[in-house]
Amino acid sequence: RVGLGSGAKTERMLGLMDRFLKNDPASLQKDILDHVEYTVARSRFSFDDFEAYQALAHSVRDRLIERCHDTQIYLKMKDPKRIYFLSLEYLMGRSLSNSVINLGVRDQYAEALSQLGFEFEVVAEQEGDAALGNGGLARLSACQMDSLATLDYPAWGYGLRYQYGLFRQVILDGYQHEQPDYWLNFGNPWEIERIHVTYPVKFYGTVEEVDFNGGKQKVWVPGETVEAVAYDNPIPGYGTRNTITLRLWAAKPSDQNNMESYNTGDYINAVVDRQRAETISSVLYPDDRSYQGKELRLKQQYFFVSASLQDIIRRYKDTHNNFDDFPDKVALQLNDTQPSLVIAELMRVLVDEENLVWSKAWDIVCKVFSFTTHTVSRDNLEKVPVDLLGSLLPRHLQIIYDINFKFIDDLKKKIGTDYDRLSRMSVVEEGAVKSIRMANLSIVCAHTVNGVSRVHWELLKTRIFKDFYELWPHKFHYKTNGVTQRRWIVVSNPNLCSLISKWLGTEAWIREVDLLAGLREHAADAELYREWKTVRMVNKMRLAEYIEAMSGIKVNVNAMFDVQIKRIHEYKRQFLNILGIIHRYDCIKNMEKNDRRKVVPRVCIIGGKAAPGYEIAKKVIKLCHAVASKINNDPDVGDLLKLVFIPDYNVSVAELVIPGADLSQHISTAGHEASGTGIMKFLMNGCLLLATADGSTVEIMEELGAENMFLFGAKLHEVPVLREKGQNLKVPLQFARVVRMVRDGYFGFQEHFKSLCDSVESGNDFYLVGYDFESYLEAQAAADKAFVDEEKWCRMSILSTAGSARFSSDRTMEEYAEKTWGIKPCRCPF
Ligand code: B1N
Repeated sequence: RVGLGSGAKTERMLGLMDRFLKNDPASLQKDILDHVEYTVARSRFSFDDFEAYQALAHSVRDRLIERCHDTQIYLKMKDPKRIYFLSLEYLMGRSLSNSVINLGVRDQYAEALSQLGFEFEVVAEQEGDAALGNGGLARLSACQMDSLATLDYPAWGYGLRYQYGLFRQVILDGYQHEQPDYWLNFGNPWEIERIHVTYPVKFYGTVEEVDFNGGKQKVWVPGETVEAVAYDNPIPGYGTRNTITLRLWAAKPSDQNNMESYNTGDYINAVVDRQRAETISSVLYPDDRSYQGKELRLKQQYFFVSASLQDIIRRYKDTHNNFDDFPDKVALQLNDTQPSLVIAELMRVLVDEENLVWSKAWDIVCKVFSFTTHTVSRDNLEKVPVDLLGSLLPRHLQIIYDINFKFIDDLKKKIGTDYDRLSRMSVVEEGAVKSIRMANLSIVCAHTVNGVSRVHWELLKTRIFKDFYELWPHKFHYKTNGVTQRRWIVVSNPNLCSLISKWLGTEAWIREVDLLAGLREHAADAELYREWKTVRMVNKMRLAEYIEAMSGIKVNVNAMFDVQIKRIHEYKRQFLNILGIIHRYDCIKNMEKNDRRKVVPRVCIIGGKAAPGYEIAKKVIKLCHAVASKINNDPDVGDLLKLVFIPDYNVSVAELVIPGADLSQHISTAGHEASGTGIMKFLMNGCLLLATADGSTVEIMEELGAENMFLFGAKLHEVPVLREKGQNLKVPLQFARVVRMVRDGYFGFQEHFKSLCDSVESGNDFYLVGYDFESYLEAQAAADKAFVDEEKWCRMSILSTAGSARFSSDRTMEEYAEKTWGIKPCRCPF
């Protein structure tokens, strides 16, 4: 193996390295045909769209691999501080369009394909989504990876390579059914299997004390070993050669197990047993934020952090022979608490394996971790039962106890014997089920705790982590979430992308997103209005076609497209939306025929998955279908109102729906959405927002001005007061009326919807659906009024896109890099 050194040889190698693969359409065409013939193994004279996709993907993959190698060679030479992003979930969606755009070869590929008789868009449609995550948190990780690559940061992502991604949602009779997403069925050209990058991960067993250096040392004697194999997913930056890696781990049987069973002759059972190891990375848990204390989930968490840490330490040791510089070279980012076992694991490695004294190890640990929390309520924080942890990872449990012992000891010196507070802050929760509070562990050892919006930060300080904030105010910060304009404008809305570039006179905004604000200068230009409206109409037509193909419902493209797409949760209040639709329907029904002409036509679009065990959320989906079948088949209503449920909402559906939306709804009860990132995608695409003052919406409002969106609902500080009132809380008559319609079986399924109706009944209405109903209807009326004034609407739409720069993940990642991780860009010059 030859490596880079200095001098003439290096010069020569650098010269050789200069772009092995050519990107002109003729070379690309040859490349695609080669892959058809030799990789896909179809005849180059006869292949279909899917095979064209496979060949194209492999051709792109070659280019990604080249850039990955170059980036790593360069980083190895420079050895900068790296950021390691640990997340149990990533929602990458499709990769083809994103990759060719970031590589700057989309048009060349499109031309090469068209000469072969294929259309790029059609070929790109063949790809399935990589859905290794649930919702906002997972898509955020994906957006941030794109930004880290584009901004040339020396970053790695680590996660799990689930064989089954998030379930596919199938609707039968209006009810959600879950089908497994065996996404690897057709192969995955976007990953590189690294059969040589494997690490043993151990579980169970006992802890023993052995003599060491005249004292005692604890040693973990594990009971089971599983092998972690690396699968690398290249993440290309835009406008740079830098291509970083998302390394996902798959579980494989280890050769260190079961030797005895072989010897006893039970060969078949021994093999079957070995194979069970693979279940660790087999399936993504489909519920966000309900923690069930399942062993498999804990195994997944430890499996992924143990393998990642071994990999990180191995890389560090390539260039260092002690741990003194570890905090200057390594930043470890915990994406929520799911990876937080890595804290105990790093302590274990440093103390038990590297023989550092505890204080020295702790010193290092306290310098490398930063923690981002995405949670808004103490009740939702992750807890791991001590019994479970103790049996799976006995040594880690001891280490956590030791960390907590020292922490509580110090704390007593500071706050005395306020036992209530001590017990609230303890990493160990004593209760019916003794458990470890993963958030407390993370806060104790992280140097920085970030929230995901300013409002979220306020909640962290005043409610969720109040005790910790008072102890360590310097640790608490926020970095408002952002989304990548590459995926959410350039890939998903190419017409808007060209229009923006035309009016700004540059494509530079794709990397320097602040330039988007330049659109404000043209916000009164009639010519821009005309072009803007045309682009939006084309997107609506595309969406209308999709709706018709999928549901058979023909929608009027001149109607306002009103969209709410996100996971179904009580706090997100899809129920409020549906009750509002029922109200609108009821009004139309009760109108004189002549008056109906004044109604602003709407197409209401709802989409989202409910966690399989979340009964109320599933009922919301059923209600949506029940109401839709009534409204959509009522001749009195016609084109004035349609309700469409889009099944199996995922990243690629979002790419289609968001550019076609006129209005989008983000209507969580104030104080329940930590940030919200869907709203930012709509904003970038010039969709107007109907929203509560929750999460990142508050900052969006500051950026746009309240007059450019439709705000409603109880404010953050009012919510607890309103809840106090319970049954005495006034709800409007219209609300009682629409709930009664559902209750009385107007839409059928009376019995089924009972518990749903009960959940918003006076005294029981935790999410304040009834209280907010009136102001919700007012905001909807304001939206209707604005929609009729086409110029006003168009100006608001342009101002939305112009005001979206602050909500780019590029800005978020720069803030993290400078303020939390202490890393600098490192741009590959090859
Ligand atoms: O994270 C997003 C935020 O924009 C949303 O407001 C927030 O709800 C979301 C356990 C979660 N919080 N917690 C989760 C997901 C999976 C899981 O297993 C918790 N997701 C959020 C990005 O900051």
